[in-house]
Amino acid sequence: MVIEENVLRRHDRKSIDLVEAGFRTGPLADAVRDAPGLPAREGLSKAEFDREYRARSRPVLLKGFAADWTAVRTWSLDYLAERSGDAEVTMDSVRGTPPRRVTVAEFVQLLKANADLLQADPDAEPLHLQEWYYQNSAPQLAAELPELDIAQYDFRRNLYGDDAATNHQLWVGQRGGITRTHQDSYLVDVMHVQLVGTKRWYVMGPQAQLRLGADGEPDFAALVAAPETELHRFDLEPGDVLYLPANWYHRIELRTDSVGLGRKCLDEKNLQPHMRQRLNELLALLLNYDEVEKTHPELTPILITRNRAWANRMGLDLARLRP
Ligand SMILES: O=C(O)CCC(=O)C(=O)O
Repeated sequence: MVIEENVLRRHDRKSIDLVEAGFRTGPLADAVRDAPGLPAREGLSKAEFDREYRARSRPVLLKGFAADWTAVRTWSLDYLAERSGDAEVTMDSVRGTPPRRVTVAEFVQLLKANADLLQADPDAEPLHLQEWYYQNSAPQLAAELPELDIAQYDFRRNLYGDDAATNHQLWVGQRGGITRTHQDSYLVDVMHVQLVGTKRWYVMGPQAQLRLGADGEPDFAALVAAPETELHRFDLEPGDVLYLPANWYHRIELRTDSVGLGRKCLDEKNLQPHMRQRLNELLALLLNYDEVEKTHPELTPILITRNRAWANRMGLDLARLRP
């Protein structure tokens, strides 16, 4: 069995908890307090963005890039409940309570009730709706969330067709909510538009390595000392857009109640590793299911659900061998 040596790349709960604990106390927590922000640019043209950041795979914070969007100017949690209250969503709790199916109206109600609880009990759990693929369940919201011109390079359109490529997701959550450290799968770039509230992002470069020391504990001191870790901390405010190239690690803390739009893009230069990762995943599931289920018990059901949804969006009939 191959053990992933970089704890940041592991998907089991224990490793994710270890990394999260590192952000709360110890050398990593100390380092993030002084970590620099990202370069922040205002009024950048698409050509400048492509040349200075995308072509170099360097992250950038585009200040106020979406400030004139209707959603940025007018949205609130109540507005979401009004416009899409009947839509069904899966509400994940950030610290591991089993996910629940609720409507958006119920979610907003629960969130308000939970705000009182959070004030009284610091250990109560903030509510968080992560990765809501709203385009299926609440397509009426799409008109208020225009396409970003700088995101038009998404090559997945050419590969999988429009339906499978337009995977905008809303992230709606309550102050105190956390999205734990992860890299996005399949080499896609993160384009994140902050619509409501403030989110604090902690990011690390793709080469960051967290290894176990001789004592069997993660060596956070070595992680923060290595120049390739490239640790940054910055806040995303309404109207700001973040570009984070493929494989950058990210962790997010909700400083206030927040709504953000995630828009993932595949850069053509990452086509080969993208396809390799997708094929690796599909072939491992198909040809070596028993072993991967043993070595990645937490990932296999997610991957199967994800690939079924993908096939569905592409209009593939899984009962047939040829479309
Ligand atoms: O906003 C969040 O909580 C997480 C966003 C994220 O991880 C992403 O867009 O990839």
